[in-house]
Amino acid sequence: MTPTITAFERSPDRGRGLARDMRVRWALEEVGQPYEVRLLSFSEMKEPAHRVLHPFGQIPTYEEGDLALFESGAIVFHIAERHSGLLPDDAGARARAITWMFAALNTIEPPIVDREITTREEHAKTWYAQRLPVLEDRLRLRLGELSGRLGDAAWLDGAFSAGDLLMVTVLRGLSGSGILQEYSNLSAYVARGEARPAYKRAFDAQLAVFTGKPSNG
Ligand code: GTB
Repeated sequence: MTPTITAFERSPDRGRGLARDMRVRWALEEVGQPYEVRLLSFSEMKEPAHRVLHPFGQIPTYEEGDLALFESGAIVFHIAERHSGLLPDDAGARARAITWMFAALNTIEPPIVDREITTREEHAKTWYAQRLPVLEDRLRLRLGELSGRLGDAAWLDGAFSAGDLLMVTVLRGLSGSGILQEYSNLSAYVARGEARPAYKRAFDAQLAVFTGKPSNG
């Protein structure tokens, strides 16, 4: 059965692939699962019909027959469990890959989102100049630790996994900040993810929504 996901009708990122549907599209492309997309306006996201699928009135969601899921991490995990290619077969390696999925969403993403929200919504506050360095120091602490662990490796734990897929999409949230460039191995890691054919197909598909031009994928 072909799953349907939801995405922004008009993404505020102007097609830069920073919205959370990107990670779901990428996972589906990695495993070769075709999918359909239902585009939603901001007001449609808050309608009861969408809140049945997503209690917080957001994108992305995932529908497959009777199954309806929300939370991009849970959706990627579901895709990775149902198809081969995103989680290793070996039980220990699989558990470690899942650990990296949680690390991406629970340890690395929060300081990135905190900084992003503060720069976007709180720059006019009197305390902004004091607050931003505090948030950026916290973020740099985690990025330094992640950079140290990755070292010269291509991926976080052996072969590319759903842990890398989520970590790359999370780190892309730093696009335009200049902070990722302070860590050359993390920049190269993100570039390696972006070079994957499945990533490119997913990126082109979400960009096509913004430009209105069909993607080549
Ligand atoms: N924890 C949830 C998940 O991972 O699925 C978070 C979902 C979420 O934040 N969805 C956002 C949304 O629906 C879109 S992705 N927002 C509408 C609303 O809350 O009303 C977050 C996002 C939005 C825009 C940019 N951007 O423009 O760069 C980047 C990321």
